[in-house]
Amino acid sequence: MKTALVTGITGQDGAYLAHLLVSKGYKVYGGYRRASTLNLSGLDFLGVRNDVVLIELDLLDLGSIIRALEIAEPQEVYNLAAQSFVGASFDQPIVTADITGLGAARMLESIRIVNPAVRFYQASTSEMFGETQRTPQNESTPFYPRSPYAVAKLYAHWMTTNYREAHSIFACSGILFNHESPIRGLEFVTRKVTDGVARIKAGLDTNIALGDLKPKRDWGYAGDYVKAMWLMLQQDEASDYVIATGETHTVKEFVEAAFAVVGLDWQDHVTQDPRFLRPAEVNLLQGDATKARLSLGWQPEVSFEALVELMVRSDLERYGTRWP
Ligand code: NAP
Ligand code: F7E
Repeated sequence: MKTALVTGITGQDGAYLAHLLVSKGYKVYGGYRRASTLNLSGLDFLGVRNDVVLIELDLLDLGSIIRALEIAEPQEVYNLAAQSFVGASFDQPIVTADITGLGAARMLESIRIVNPAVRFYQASTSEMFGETQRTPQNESTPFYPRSPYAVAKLYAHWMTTNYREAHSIFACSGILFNHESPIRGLEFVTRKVTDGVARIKAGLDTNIALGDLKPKRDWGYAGDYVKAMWLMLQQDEASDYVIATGETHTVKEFVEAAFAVVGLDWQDHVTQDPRFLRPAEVNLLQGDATKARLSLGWQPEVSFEALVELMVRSDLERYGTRWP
């Protein structure tokens, strides 16, 4: 039986990856940071709460990382923990750098100290492409980060490469484009919209206030994307991979599609609020996952339309709204 340590177990990807690893027979340790209330709703949603051994691990605290590695003795470590909200990173750039950037360095250094044979996955991001220099973006597209979050992730990305090259650690970065699900955090635009649609349908709200509707994103399904993370750590050699659908849509198209699921016109319910505009925006992301398809045999299964519908239906159900 293999053992994996997953940081960020309370997040969207932590839950989906735990579900996948448990289904493959892994013993899964899930790293969480101490909080007054521990939120395990993602693990509950996927029915794996009791299959994961929870372990305290704060990316700000090197000692807690070393202890977690010593207790879990994993063969594979997936570093999914981060301050992952781009908008918040403009208000909290230092803590974002500390958690999202230096946190990955603490993980890598702890692995070097405790057991350099551990295989390591780093959650890199399409946000590193930022002000995109080419479209679609692949592993050789130049980076141009546009937020403190993306700058921190770029540091973590290069540290992962450096530990691979300098210390021969099997360290991979998955450059994942946006991926969503019914347990996506409510502050991200997709879930904000699908939750908003369900609230409107349930009569709890009339409007959703949004920022810029023009940016384009390559949105996929989290359940598909965690499979790619696992595949990366099963290869003979460590490498970096872009994971994306290859399709891009504006925020407006997502909004339109979400309202269409319940037969409403989005223009009757969406207002614009400058509070949700960003000081610097990423306007166009579209990934080219050819390398992952050819080397990992990975490809996405859930389409954009199916994803929107899946998320809206899940939120309708949460509010107890019946819809044909
Ligand atoms: P998420 O839902 O925001 O989850 C982030 C996780 O990190 C949460 O479990 C959070 O715990 C944890 N965390 C935050 N600060 C921590 C700290 N100091 N120590 C330990 N844990 C901490 O993010 P996600 O969508 O699952 O994404 C997973 C990873 O992939 C993130 O690194 C994200 O930046 C990256 N990524 C995401 C996407 C995407 O589209 N979803 C795309 C590319 C890359 P709390 O519950 O305590 O806050
Ligand atoms: O924004 C626009 C916003 O916050 C998407 C993270 O998982 O994916 C995510 O980052 C777009 C942006 O995701 C609102 O300006 C308009 O253009 O859902 P988001 P993100 O910034 O793309 C990447 C790959 C990650 O790595 C990150 O961790 O939607 N937008 N109006 C809005 N966004 C939000 N959140 N709220 C609005 O009201």
